[in-house]
Amino acid sequence: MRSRIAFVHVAVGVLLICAARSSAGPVAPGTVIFDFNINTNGCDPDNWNFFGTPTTDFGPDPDAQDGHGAYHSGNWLIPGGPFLGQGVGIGPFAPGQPLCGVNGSGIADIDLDLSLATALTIKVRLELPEEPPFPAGTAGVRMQFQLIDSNALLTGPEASDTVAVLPGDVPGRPWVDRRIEPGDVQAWETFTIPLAGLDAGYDVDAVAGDTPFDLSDIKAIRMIWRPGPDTTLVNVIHFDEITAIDDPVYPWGDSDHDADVDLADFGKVQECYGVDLTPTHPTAVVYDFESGDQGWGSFGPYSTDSGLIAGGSSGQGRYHIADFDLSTTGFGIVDTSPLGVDLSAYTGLSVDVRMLNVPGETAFGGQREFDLALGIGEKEFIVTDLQATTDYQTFAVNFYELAPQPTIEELSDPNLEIKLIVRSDGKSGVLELDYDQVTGIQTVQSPCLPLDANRDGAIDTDDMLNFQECLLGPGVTDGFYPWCY
Ligand SMILES: [Ca+2]
Ligand SMILES: [Ca+2]
Ligand SMILES: [Ca+2]
Ligand SMILES: [Ca+2]
Repeated sequence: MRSRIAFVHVAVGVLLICAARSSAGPVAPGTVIFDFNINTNGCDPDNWNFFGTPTTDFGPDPDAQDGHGAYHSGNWLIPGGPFLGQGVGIGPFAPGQPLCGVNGSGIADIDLDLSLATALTIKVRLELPEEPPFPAGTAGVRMQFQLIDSNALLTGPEASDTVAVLPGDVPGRPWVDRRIEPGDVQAWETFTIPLAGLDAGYDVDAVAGDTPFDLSDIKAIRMIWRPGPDTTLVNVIHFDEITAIDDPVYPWGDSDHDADVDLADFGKVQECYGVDLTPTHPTAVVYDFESGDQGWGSFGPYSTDSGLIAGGSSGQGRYHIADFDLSTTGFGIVDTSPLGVDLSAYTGLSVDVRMLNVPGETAFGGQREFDLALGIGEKEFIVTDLQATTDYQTFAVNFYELAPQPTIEELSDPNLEIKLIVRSDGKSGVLELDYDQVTGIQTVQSPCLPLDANRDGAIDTDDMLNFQECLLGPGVTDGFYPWCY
């Protein structure tokens, strides 16, 4: 885990315990409840802690998009408990807890009033690293999100620890599985957890109304990740920005969002029955250079010539010649798009590149390599050392491969630019960089995806049964039907 293991050994300073929040009243919608930027010591980020035997490491995550998140790594080869869990309000833990050493950690109660929220969102990234001697892990892990109310703090007959969970299975309803499953794309994803969809149905007292689940006095949050049928080896779960929102939450199956599940929605289920749910990846050429430079420029201390070339990969392209024998200093050469290119509709970018010797000039010596970057002012999101040849090749880069990974907001920043960089290190002679067809790549999920009730990748009989129940159930907005959200 690179330097992360080192966090385990860092001495823990004074723990910054968040003040109880219910005294401040209900959490205002839009509030980030946990951003992991307060308690950033090496042991329990914002008082979160972990459980589960496959654990190999846990701690603050400097690779989060805003520099402060949390992560939990585990290896499913380690025998023992079948899950990786994280939680807050599940402590406090006495000194001697494996990550915190002589210091205690965690807190017993987060004391949150979520009564104004309709849902929580959480950012998650599943990383599947190669960790010698192990090859890269595989995806499929699924998370049950849990809220625990503070009835457990009461004593006597009222003491009842009501846990509400995203249902993984519901007795008698094998077609329900609401667990959260990150894709295997290793990108940050934002998941929404509708509070009306949390199932406290196995708590007899809660259903009977004796000690109903109390959103206004939440004691703890837990997340429990279990492997899917194909999940193996090392999985690293990154998480950040748990946010309370009050966006409308529609019943499951309410495709037209008119707040009820009726025959109009049934048409959509029929339309989606049996369709391929695989995401598609349409592309759109952003710069083809057919009308000229299209605002691109060529710079750098080794630069000797640049402009349009008839021989792009498709019609015209651009070229940039560098003489690495020039007695100058600097990074190399760079080609940049105009400022303000909006890439927020895309999940990646491709560009056709070749690198040539220039006839009559000193032959090029060194690696034919370049960096692809997005830049906002001085900040760079970059993938380095892409290996080119003397023939055009298409280099496709997902934005999650850039370090750091840009946010959606950054992808539409008015100062955003695309950069192709050829560095001078280890290079000599004269090199011509040719490029063309700068193309945005999208990932488009099937609009039918939300109708897959048990998330088994197909819309079939199981999902029809769920629809039928939510259609015919006695008013899904009134009764206790978490599987209808
Ligand atoms: Ca954060
Ligand atoms: Ca409807
Ligand atoms: Ca072209
Ligand atoms: Ca299904």
